[in-house]
Amino acid sequence: MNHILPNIPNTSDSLLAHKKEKRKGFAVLLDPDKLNRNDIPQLVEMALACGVTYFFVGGSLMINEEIHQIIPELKKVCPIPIILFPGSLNQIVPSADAIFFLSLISGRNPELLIGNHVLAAPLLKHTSLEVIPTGYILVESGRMTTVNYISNTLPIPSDKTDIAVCTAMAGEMLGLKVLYMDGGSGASRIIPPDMVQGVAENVNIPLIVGGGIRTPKEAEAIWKAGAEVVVIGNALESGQDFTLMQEVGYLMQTLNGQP
Ligand code: 1GP
Repeated sequence: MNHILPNIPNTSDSLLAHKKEKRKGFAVLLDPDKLNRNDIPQLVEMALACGVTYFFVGGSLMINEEIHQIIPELKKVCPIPIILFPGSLNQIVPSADAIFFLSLISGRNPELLIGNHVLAAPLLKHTSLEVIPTGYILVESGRMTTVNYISNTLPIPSDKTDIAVCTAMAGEMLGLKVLYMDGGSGASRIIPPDMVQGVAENVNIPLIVGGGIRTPKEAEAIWKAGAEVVVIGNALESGQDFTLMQEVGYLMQTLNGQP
């Protein structure tokens, strides 16, 4: 692959532009534990052909240290933003473009509201990573996900749209720049679109939604409910499921009025 790699734009600005321009984005979540380094060039090429907008990298439980090898490899060939989605402090990799500085605002675990941030701040200060203050909102999704277990927090019940809306509004008022509503990786069902809609209608910051999205129809429902960015991880993890990536990418381009 011979891309001349452009400078990566500021990701917060890019996310905000989605909101202002009503333009949808598609993020692929990569789990470094499951990604083979040799597959990276092919994966990037395919993702670009499908119109993928962002790569998110990370997870709530990481068994090995592969992330520190994966990101530099990705960076060599990837012209779209690589954003860390860290489950812990050891997932700070300076060669990525940006990091979601996640406050788990649906939970009441002080370590995930401020404790880890204090520990991470001096580490981040010495990198050129763009730090994106992000309100992370977990929603109950049919079963206990890894993130629910590891974070030791209760997700918002999926029929309590009012709690999700008030949580999102509070996050925006606290100055967070982005909201990420997540059913958790491998969720049994997607976050109800009417909950996504309730949140989208009540905040002015970009909304990212993921967890359990396995079909173009589900991605479409989330986008149409008002999310700016849809995230898919598990359903693409076989490394082979390029049909889904193509279909979701095509759908996004259609929603964006592109040919
Ligand atoms: C998980 O939102 C992401 O944090 C993606 O979830 O792996 O279920 O697609 P899936």
